[in-house]
Amino acid sequence: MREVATLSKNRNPKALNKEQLLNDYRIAQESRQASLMGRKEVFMGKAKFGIFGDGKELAQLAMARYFEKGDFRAGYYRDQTFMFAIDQLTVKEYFAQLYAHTDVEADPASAGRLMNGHFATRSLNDDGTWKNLAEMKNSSADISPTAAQMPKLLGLAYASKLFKENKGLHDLTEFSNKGNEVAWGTIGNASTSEGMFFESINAAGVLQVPMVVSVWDDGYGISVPNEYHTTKGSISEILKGLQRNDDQKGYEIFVVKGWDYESLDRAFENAARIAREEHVPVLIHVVDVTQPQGHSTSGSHERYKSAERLEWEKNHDCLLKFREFLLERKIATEEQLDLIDSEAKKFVKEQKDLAWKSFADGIKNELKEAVELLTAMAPQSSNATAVTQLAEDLKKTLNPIRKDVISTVRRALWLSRTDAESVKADLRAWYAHQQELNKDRYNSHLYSESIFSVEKIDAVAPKYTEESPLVDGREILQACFDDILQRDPRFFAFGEDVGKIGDVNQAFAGLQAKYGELRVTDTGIRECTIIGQGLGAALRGLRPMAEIQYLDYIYYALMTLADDVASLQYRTKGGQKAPLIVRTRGHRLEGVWHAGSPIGMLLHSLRGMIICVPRDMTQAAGMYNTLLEADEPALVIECLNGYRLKEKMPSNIGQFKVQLGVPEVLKEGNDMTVVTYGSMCRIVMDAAQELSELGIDIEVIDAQTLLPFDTTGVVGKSIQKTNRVLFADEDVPGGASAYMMQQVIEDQKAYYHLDSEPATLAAKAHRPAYSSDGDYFSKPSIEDVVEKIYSMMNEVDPVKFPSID
Ligand SMILES: Cc1ncc(C[n+]2csc(CCOP(=O)(O)OP(=O)(O)O)c2C)c(N)n1
Ligand SMILES: [Mg+2]
Repeated sequence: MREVATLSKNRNPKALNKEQLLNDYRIAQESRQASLMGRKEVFMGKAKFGIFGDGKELAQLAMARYFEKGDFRAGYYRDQTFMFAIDQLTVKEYFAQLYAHTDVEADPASAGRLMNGHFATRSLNDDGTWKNLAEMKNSSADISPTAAQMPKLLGLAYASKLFKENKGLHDLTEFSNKGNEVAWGTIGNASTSEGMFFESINAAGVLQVPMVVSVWDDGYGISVPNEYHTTKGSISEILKGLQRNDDQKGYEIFVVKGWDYESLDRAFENAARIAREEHVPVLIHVVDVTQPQGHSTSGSHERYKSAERLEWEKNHDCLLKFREFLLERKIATEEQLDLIDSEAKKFVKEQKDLAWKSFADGIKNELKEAVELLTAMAPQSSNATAVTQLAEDLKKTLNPIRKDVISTVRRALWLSRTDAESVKADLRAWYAHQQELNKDRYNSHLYSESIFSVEKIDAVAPKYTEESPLVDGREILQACFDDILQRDPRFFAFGEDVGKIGDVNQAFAGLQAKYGELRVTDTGIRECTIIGQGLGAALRGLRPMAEIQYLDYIYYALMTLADDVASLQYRTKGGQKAPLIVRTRGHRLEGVWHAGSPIGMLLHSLRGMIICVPRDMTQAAGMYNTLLEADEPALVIECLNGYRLKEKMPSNIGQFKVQLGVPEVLKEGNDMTVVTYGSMCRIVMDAAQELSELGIDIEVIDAQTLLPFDTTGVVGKSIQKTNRVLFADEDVPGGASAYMMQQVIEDQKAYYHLDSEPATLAAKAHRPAYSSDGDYFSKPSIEDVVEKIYSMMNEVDPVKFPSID
């Protein structure tokens, strides 16, 4: 660890020139005013919640100074000053987000979908194509969970390593200037207690990537002081062992005070140089940071900070210290600084008022239109008095929100239910139009709405010839991955044991030798940051395939997948994308941690991702080919027991594609529709054979993908013929089988065509016991499937199908 004072005294000339200093002072003052006024807006009821960057201004100005085009930030809610300073956030936009303005022009980061302090730049054009990221100052899209920025920060930095060292990427100049970009992370002191912080820090040290992590240390995490968070109370102290030396690679670690302008400048200057030029990760521990307004609008810090601490914070406020510094150095006079202060205050107030007006006017217009329509229809309504009352109450609403308007209109439509259509036609039409607008405002972009959406990619059938060889399933994948590595330089695959041995099932066997370590790569055992590594690289235009060795270990990565990857398009309203492919293997093999099929859990937490459940490796290969043309992130769960089963090698291995969302009918039949997926397809097909000998003819459907699920209604149509349905899988009872049932019975309205109760067949509620017998008594077997279907047919016709129980 180095004291900043001992670092190079070579000044970057732009750092300390007068104009730059006063510009920094102005930004700092504007940012502070935004914090102060933001808090008041919440207390006045104009916004629901506020969390601000006061006390962190100076360090962020220093960071901004060394942040270059093409660089990326992954940070947290205190970073407004930085965003102002790199010109990627205006004060007006800052307030628009505080008010939850749903217009993307007003709040480009989140279109009103996120709380204030969630920053993002827009990487995409409106049609979903990439902007020139190398020419932009970029911020990945923030999320609220503490330390959740860390995994993707690793990936953002890792992308620079790939862009630098893989010459095949050098002409992708819209994404990178040969890996010259630094990924800058920020995190609060308390958040460094999270496991993902340590995992990311370790991984970046191993990988030696250009990552600069700054810890804003104000001594607290909400009310809890450092002694509860960190051994020895200091993150830089406990990370000392990471410090590089002459013999060993590692980190450069700086400790610097959050109110010391010159030292901050020096620290960030050095950090940027070391990271950018040497590709060495840097940790900057910014201590002595204050939080003048306390944690957020949810409470006051007087409850947990001592009088001495509060006094200390007042005296060490970085703005006060910066002012003292400017005066001492005779950069400006008291009067000049006072003028900047008052101008900043005026400017921020104007911008805030403009933001409020723009936000409120939109809703006021909607309110006005609704009141006019209600007033116009009231006299003709059989409920004239009540409708008039609704209009009058609505008119009087103080600081109306959209809900006030829409809920009133809906109630008016209830009241006019017996009125002639002509009385309410205008109101109904207006309401329908608003519903469309609101759908776009609040519900769009869970999945891609761009030209690269998977929905738009058609199937290309696999081709076979007389000579097509029968090979192990893993060889199908190997041929597919070979073709992808050949045709797409942006593609790379990585994970535990993926590199040298080509994954535990050898689908990448020999491919590292052929394409090099940067394309097919081993990683440490660290599922969370494997996903982050892929996420960050995907945000920078690459096409990563991150491998989770077994589906049972995805829990470690689930938080990043659910909170970050899956929500990305939605929370930026199409402003960013991360087309990450997560490859894993699951379903039946052996025992509690190698036979998992927790599909319901994934379906519930990963809306926003594609979930593919191929029954064999040919289907999996076709899905990979499709996904590589799409811009949605996906999870592909291969069948653990399928790598050694024989499949025919298609002659168009690199071209054939599976259309996602379209189930495949594996066997036609008339008595019952059985919907399944993954390894259960073979079990159900074998059961179908047995059932035919018992006089029952089932139709077997492989769902193929669960998100999206049966977009063309294949299952519903099948039920129209068979009038009976069973959903079978290896998840717990009420897991994915219940999801499929809801989709078919409710969404596809199959209920109307059923002659028997719809049924599910799942595994036991516990995890599977070890060994083949453990599997047999835990997961659905051929006998279980046969007996379940037979018993349903027995209920239909006990004479033809006498009980076998
Ligand atoms: C995973 C998670 N747990 C709890 C919270 C609630 N929370 C929000 S901020 C915060 C404290 C963070 O403190 P620190 O990292 O020091 O940042 P500071 O706010 O002090 O800048 C907590 C506990 C959260 N957002 N995420
Ligand atoms: Mg803190």
